[in-house]
Amino acid sequence: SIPSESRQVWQKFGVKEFGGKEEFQQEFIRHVETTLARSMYNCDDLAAYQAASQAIRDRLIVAWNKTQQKHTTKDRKRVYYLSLEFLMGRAMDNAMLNAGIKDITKSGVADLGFKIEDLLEQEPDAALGNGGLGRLAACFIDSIASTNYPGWGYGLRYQYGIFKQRIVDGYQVESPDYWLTFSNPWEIPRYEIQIDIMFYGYTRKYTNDDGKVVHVWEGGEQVQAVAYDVPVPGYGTETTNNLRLWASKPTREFDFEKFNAGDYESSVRESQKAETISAVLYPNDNFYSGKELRLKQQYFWVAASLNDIVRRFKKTHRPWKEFPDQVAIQLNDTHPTLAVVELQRILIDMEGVEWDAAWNIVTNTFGYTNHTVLPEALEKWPVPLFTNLLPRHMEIIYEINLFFLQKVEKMFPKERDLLGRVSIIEESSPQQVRMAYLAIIGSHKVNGVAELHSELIKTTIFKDFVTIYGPDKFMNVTNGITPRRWLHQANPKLCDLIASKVGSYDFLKDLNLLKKIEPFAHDPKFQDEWVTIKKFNKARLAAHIKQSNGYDVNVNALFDVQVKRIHEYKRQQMNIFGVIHRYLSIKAMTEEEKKEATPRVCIFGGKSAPGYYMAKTIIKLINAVSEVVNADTDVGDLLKVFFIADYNVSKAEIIVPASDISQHISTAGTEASGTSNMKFVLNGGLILGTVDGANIEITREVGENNIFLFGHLAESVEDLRHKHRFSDVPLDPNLEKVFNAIEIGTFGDPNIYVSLISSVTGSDYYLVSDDFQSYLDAQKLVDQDFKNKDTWVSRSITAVANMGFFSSDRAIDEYAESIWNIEPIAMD
Ligand code: 4GP
Repeated sequence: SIPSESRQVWQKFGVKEFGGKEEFQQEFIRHVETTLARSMYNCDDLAAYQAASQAIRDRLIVAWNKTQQKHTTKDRKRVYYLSLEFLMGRAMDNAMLNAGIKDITKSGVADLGFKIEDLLEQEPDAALGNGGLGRLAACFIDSIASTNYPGWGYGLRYQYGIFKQRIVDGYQVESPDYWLTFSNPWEIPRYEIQIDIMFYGYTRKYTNDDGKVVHVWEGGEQVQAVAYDVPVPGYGTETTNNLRLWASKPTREFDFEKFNAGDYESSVRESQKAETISAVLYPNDNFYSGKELRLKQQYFWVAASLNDIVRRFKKTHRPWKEFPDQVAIQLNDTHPTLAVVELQRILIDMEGVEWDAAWNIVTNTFGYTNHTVLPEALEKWPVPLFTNLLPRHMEIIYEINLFFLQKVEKMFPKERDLLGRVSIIEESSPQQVRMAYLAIIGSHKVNGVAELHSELIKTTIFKDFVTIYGPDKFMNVTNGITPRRWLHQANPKLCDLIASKVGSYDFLKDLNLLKKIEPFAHDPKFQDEWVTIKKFNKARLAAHIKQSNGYDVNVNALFDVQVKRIHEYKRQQMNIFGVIHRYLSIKAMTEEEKKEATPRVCIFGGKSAPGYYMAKTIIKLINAVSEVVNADTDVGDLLKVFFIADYNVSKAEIIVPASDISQHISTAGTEASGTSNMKFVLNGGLILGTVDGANIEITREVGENNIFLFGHLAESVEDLRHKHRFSDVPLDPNLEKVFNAIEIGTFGDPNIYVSLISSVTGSDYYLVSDDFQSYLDAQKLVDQDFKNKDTWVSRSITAVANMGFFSSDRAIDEYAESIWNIEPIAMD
């Protein structure tokens, strides 16, 4: 321990958080001159961003150290959120807001000749995720910190996040996102935390002196996991949690055999291979692709995280059976399911715990969240690939399966088919490991992410498991979003206006306080201010469109937005077919009719998985329509169509506050929840949507009058699909006109769209034709209602007032209470 004289020196010079503007400036200049080795004479916006972020980082680290010390001394149960994706976006604005130093920093840099907005623009997005699942993880760790729960995120430190998208000749072109070019001030490399991870090799067993059978796994390849910590500051609290991201490095063991044999180059190459494990994020959303490197990523990350968690637990010297009283681990989808097997392996092979006792610990530790019912997204690993990479884990999975199937057989002796249906091993050729089944069997709770979705998993993909375990193991936690980023940061003006009525900014912590603005829904002055802010936000987006797409946009037009990953189930194709229908209608209008029409700006954005042909065709069609429509002088302001390239978190922060209508139009039963639907409504936009995912609960909260719903319900989808398969269902006549226009070349070479059209005229799996008329009817209603400014604005205000439920703080409280069994730790 530290001698008391030394302790005094430590305390005297211990780093304090800067309090006022001048202290911030002092820190800023110190970082410019020392950390960056620049000066007043060559400090550009990039350097100023780096210096400001270093100053803010120092402050975060002080709070982070304090929090971690506090949590360690309190010694209470923690949650670990395991997610292969954290779609964080930019950190600086959020850090300033959460730490309560936005004003100091803003005026601090202004005195030094910089605009804070310009500095914020310098930061690259941390785009370590694909879409909804990754952004949810980012909102969740913000909420875990903001609600003072002790919790860590564990993920991978990809060198390349989701690819950058450019549009070339109407097509998506991908380029790598090397986001770490200028080093990342928001991470703390922890070179002292290095964990050896093994792959391949073989297993062997022997009987030890006590007569016990011991399993060993040895002889494999080793790589090292190095930790990078990202402080996660809570809003309005000193609590600053940790997001630990692992990077793969070669082990220090150098292959001297090869070296001595004179093969230096190949031993270097072997070393380099280690680093590729954490190099890239797989760019698929709602889609599984069975690549060996992906399984390697999963094991690498899971093994490093569990090693870390177990090490922390062992320091408390508690008996193993208390592990679940100290540790809750949430599996964000099936990607981290190997953690179930790895913990069992650690307990039985390395810690000498008996199988049953170990399995009891495991199942009480884990919870599993499912994010999709789409069959193409469910992970299954071929047994041969799995056995080769993780031989000991495969043995343990067989054991887990055996005990599980024995139990099922005892419970349902007559149901022979059931065993095959619920087995972790699918009897295909080759056999496959069904990761979702392993996750269910290894967890004490399984949840879906919105009410309908949580019902659907019980009645469809996991039905047999409800029979086996009973309904209580399965529950719902409806997703949420953080109001810090999605209201304050994205829409500061609306936030200020709301605060003027609520009387404080407390709604950023307790979103139900938004209710207080409802009485002003018809107040003309409040309405005016509301409209002015929407216009401001639309102008901000218009400026972006001008810069990226080169067109002037009429900010009085209705802004109609669909931004999300491009996927057939999300039905951007239906939207663009609707736009074509609108275009054809405008072309057929008289001048009188044109005067009555509502001008629209249709905005699309989103990435397609690089190998997803149909999604790429949809992007091409949107751009082809955009080119024709925007250049057509008959149409003028009545219709403009834009595809905004490279949709990401920071673009969402500009796009979301500018919408009048946003579209969430998935085939009923396919979108588990959606979270951007919540973001749009929270920012005063109304939804045009299907009865799917969280749209349903949004409707319940904001009232049926404040949302535009259409389309078939989830319960009729199966029947409709059946009809398409077994009889000739006539194509919707309006859709037929749209297809004719495409086929005669109105939007360029029609050959490009043959397969897209036949996906609808054929089996129409996503029911585009079935829902098309009802979609057009809903659009018509939107056009009419938008003309009545007073009711439109009051609907917008009422909707916002009732969005409290969709704060991710509420979601986290539900997880904490019903799955994790953890309590907040106050910081003072
Ligand atoms: C997404 C779902 O598609 C979306 O509905 C949901 O809001 C989000 O998870 C968060 O729960 N799923 C995925 C995926 O991104 O890859 O399964």
